[in-house]
Amino acid sequence: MILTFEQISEKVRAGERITDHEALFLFEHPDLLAIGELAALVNERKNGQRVFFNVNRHLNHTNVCVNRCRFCAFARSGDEAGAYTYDLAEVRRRAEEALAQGATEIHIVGGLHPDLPFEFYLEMLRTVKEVSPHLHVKAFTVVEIDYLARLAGLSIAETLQELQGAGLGSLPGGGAEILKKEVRDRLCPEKISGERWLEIMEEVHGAGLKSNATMLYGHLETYADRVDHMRRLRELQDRTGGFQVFIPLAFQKENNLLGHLKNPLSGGVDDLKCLAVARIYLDNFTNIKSYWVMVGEKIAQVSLAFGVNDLDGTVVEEKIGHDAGAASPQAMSREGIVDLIRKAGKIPVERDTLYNELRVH
Ligand code: V47
Repeated sequence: MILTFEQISEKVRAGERITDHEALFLFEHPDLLAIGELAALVNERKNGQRVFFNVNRHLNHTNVCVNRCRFCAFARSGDEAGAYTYDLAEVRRRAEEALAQGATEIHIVGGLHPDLPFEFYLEMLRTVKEVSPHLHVKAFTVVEIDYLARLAGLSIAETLQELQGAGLGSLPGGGAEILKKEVRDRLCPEKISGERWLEIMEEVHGAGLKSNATMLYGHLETYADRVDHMRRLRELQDRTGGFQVFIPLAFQKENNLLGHLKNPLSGGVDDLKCLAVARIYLDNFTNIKSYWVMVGEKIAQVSLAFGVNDLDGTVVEEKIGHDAGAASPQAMSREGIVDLIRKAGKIPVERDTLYNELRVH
């Protein structure tokens, strides 16, 4: 039977789950506005006109990393120019600054440092919580969790328990890249496998922690690889319900080994399509986030008409995307995000990390 857009549209309008084949059809379909309209309908049923954002600050405690992911412009070896590692006083200073600026979340991720002891990570969490017990610490990708567990000689469950005891509140969604082995082997051969990423995520959710999920796109993957990636996330979400949000991350080309790629699957149209298809396919995710750092403020704003209901936060000090050439600013103010959402005809809702509403603007 030949598949048509109208058949998929009817299915989605009836609230039915679409298949991988249908998601692939949508990615290949040339009518971006039709896909966007369908995604907007799905989003409106879930979230109405409300768009979430938060006031947060990123803190990348070190760029020293034992891995060399080919898309990464952030990592350094210990003796390389530009390598840095914050001490706890620096962590405290940045957390205090964030608190003074009204942040409710500190987002901590960093390289896999060869020498820092497990105790440093516990102290880092405790330091932020000393600055304010009300600051939510969203920290460490599951790639870091795997590394910390090996460093500490503990199981994943024990590692999570230690980190939770020191103040860990939830996990960001990084390190997922593209989960499929054939692509992952070319992107980041030293990183934990896609299967391991999912396995640890399941333990994270089992420990009662919420997390986010990402997908790095626009490099050497195909549409089918994206659908495969999202299928695995959808399956895990069916089992645990632990993912809060899906965040596609648009590949930034500068200063990394994959920048030379002439990927036909990239650019503003592809950013919007990726977000819209995710909204339609990931029927068990409440929130789809457009990360303005990677797609830019204007595409992020337009994406609010393509199924997106979350714009991340103020961020303040972003290194991973900007080291790779992101053209967006380093930070956005609360007022700037509110203005951007209002001008898209939506209602700005400030949230905390766990998606509780703090204030309607
Ligand atoms: O895993 C690395 C990506 C991720 C590049 O959970 C790149 O709320 C584009 O996961 N071009 C880390 N992306 C960042 C991340 C994140 C960001 C914001 C919010 C949340 C959240 C999570 O950054 C890495 C990798 O996929 N990345 N290099 C690059 N050249």
